[in-house]
Amino acid sequence: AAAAAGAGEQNLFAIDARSGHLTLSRHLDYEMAQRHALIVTATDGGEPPLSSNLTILVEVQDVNDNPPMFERNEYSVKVLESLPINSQILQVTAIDLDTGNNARITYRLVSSNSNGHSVNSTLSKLSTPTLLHPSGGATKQTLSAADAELAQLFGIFPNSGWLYLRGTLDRESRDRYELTIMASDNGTPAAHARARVVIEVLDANDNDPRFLSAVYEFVIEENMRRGALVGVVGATDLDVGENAEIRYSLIPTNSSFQVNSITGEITTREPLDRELRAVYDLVAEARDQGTPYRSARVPVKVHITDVNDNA
Ligand SMILES: [Ca+2]
Ligand SMILES: [Ca+2]
Ligand SMILES: [Ca+2]
Ligand SMILES: [Ca+2]
Repeated sequence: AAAAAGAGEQNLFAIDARSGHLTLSRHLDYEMAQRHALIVTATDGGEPPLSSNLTILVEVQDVNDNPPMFERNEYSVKVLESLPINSQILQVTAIDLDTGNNARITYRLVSSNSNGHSVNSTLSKLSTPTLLHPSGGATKQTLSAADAELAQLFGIFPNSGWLYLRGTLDRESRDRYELTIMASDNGTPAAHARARVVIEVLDANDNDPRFLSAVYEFVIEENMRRGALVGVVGATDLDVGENAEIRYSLIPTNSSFQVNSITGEITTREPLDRELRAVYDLVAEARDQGTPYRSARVPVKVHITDVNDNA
């Protein structure tokens, strides 16, 4: 007769008392215990019985029964549009409860709506004309334009999980991206996990204000009271917030005219006399409130027209 015993192992192993066959009664789990020590006792049927003990060490080998797990399902990060190429943006991390290759994780960017092909590794295929041609027998391997854009802008270091910038961002053309990152262990077969990364592109002051007209010409009668409206200049700015908040001024400050810094309305500061001066050449400036600011200037010509005051 045989019996097996070990600290806490009774439920895992069973031994046939007659044949001595050692069997598993439950699944082993490498993640719970990597080795088990069993003591097998053989007892004869004599009177009194004599017995002998044997110690058996069972070493459990890892199988890839744990997929990688990202620390979170979704990451979000804000990136300034002026961030230089190759800058690191965000590090994602997945853990894997296995060991060795079964836990060695490789990260890559994948198409969010596909079977997981890597957007970066298939990027090179874009140079093949047939894949770009819509009727050229496009296969499932063809990258969508959206994937191609992502692949050109973002990359990930496969071992560290650092997401980095491969191209130049432009908030004015796109201010939000959603990436899908796949973490794969190196088991056979490999197991995978996905996480989403939402990238919000923040504005940098990279656009000058632009006047709506290349030159302004206004006409006003002479002798108008102080504060009479001459005309309105206006400028736009493609940025947002302070980077697009415009203030107007006249360059240099003028004793006959002033501009409302907010509205761009040009008004007189004094009654004007055509006989003294018939045309004023002014320069208006539009300046955004970014740091540093950007500005634009425009010529403003004001014609003073006659009213018959010298009759
Ligand atoms: Ca694994
Ligand atoms: Ca395992
Ligand atoms: Ca901008
Ligand atoms: Ca601006």
